[in-house]
Amino acid sequence: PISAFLFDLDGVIVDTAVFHYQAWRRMANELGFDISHEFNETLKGVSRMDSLDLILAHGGVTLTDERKLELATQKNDWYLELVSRMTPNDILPGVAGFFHQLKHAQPPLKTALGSVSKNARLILERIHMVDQFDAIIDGTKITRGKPDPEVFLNGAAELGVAPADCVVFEDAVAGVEAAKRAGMFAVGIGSPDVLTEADLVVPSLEHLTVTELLAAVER
Ligand code: B16
Ligand code: MG
Repeated sequence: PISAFLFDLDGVIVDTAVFHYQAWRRMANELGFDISHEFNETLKGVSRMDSLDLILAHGGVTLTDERKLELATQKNDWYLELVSRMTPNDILPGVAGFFHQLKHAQPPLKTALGSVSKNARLILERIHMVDQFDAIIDGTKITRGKPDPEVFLNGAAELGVAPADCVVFEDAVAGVEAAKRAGMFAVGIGSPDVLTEADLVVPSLEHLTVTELLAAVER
């Protein structure tokens, strides 16, 4: 039976993608090129250094590893400036209600965060959600970003739950792929045209109840 829910952070709990985009764009502009909103989609769920490599390739820029580290640090400083202004008001619609339901589920459900972000815990602190999770797997605990399943397999292991008994909530193509490779049920948050590999897709957690979801998994 399903006994754990694993949540992605960016795009599921909060919309930090807009902050990542602003900070990466500022960096790209300083290097003399721009990145589009569409291009930003391809960075979702991708680790910081892998994102930087994709952006530099996109702009046709080649740099030394030392310079790349400098730029990644600069981008993260700009990003953290934006994150520091976050409050519980930044929690996405439907999240609070969904957590309220799952805390009352019978048999009980365990929860984990599965994010590749090194800033995930800080963000959870800003939005007062640290204590909502039985386990927090973030970028400091993994070596491979999504679509590698490591982040979700670690989450299941830390909770002591079999991967087949986990449901993952993901907004990114790479994240859905990671969930499927981990052998888990994947709920896509977004558009079915984009999240084609998900087992079920809803526009946001506002459009899903825990009871409905558990019934859908059993089918
Ligand atoms: P950081 P998630 C991911 O978070 C973001 O989607 C991705 O855009 C970002 O590059 C990555 O975290 C690393 O973040 O620079 O804060 O370590 O979707 O896995 O929650
Ligand atoms: Mg995400």
